[in-house]
Amino acid sequence: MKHEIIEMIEKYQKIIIHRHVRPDPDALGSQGGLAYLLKEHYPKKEVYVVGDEEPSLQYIIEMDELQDDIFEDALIVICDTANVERISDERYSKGDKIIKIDHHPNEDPYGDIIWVDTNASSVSEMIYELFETWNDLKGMEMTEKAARCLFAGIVGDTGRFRYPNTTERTFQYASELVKQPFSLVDIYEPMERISLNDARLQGYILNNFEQYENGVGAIKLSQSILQEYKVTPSDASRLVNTFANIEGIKAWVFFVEEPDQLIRVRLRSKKPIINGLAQRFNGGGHPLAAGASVFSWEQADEVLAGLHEICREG
Ligand SMILES: [Mn+2]
Repeated sequence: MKHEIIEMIEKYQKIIIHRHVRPDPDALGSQGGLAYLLKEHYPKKEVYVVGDEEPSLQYIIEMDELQDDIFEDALIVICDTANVERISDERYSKGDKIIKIDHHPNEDPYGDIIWVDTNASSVSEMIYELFETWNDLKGMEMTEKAARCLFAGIVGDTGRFRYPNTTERTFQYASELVKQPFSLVDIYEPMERISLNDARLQGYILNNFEQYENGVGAIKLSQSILQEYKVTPSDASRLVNTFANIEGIKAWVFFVEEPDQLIRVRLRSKKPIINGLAQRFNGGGHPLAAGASVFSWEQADEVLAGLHEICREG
């Protein structure tokens, strides 16, 4: 598969690299890492990165702004994106051929070449592996900029090498990447930084969440609270793990009210399976991390009751 990808990329003069909407460090890191490797090794090719900008992550890489006609006869590479609905910049469909590189389950097998490795911690790790093959075949060189992107992506998706997706090869590749002279602090510091408003809201959450004897934790964030703390629903949602590490917590639910009556539900768990509950309320997700939507606080209480039931059993 890696050989096919390399062959295909060599054939094209123009390569445009995409990733998923609302990017995280791995989406941008794999996208940027591949782009920098190609730019350095094939200086005559045109290599572009596209997608929505996330201001807090622009330190990893910034996007190119492209005219529509540039997509014609380009090779499209899409990183870290399980399904077509999540591809950022729909002009990918104007391209000539598509390569999918991903580590999520291959539920939507789009593309002319598909490389999916669900054992990889991150797509950034996969791009490192692709680089190794490339290096064996053609003597490709790692660069500081590429290494910095890939390292940021690995750190992002492994929670700084703490999540169970971290493997021996993750450390092995990371140790190769840090041979480049980029600064680790310049990657960690912006990744950990939070705004003062978010920090104050964290204080509110810690003071006001409910913890029950069965291991359930819950917080309800209404529009009036979000306005008081001057945060958006998506800012608030990022704080979903605020009380995760408190003793006794087994599973928790985070309710965030949107301006239009909708209440977003985020369910997280350390062990009890919670995605079935999410499915009952217009949602779904992974066994230990799922989301749903409800339309009243009464319905929110039904979700909470469901979580109590699950935790009583598990
Ligand atoms: Mn990823």
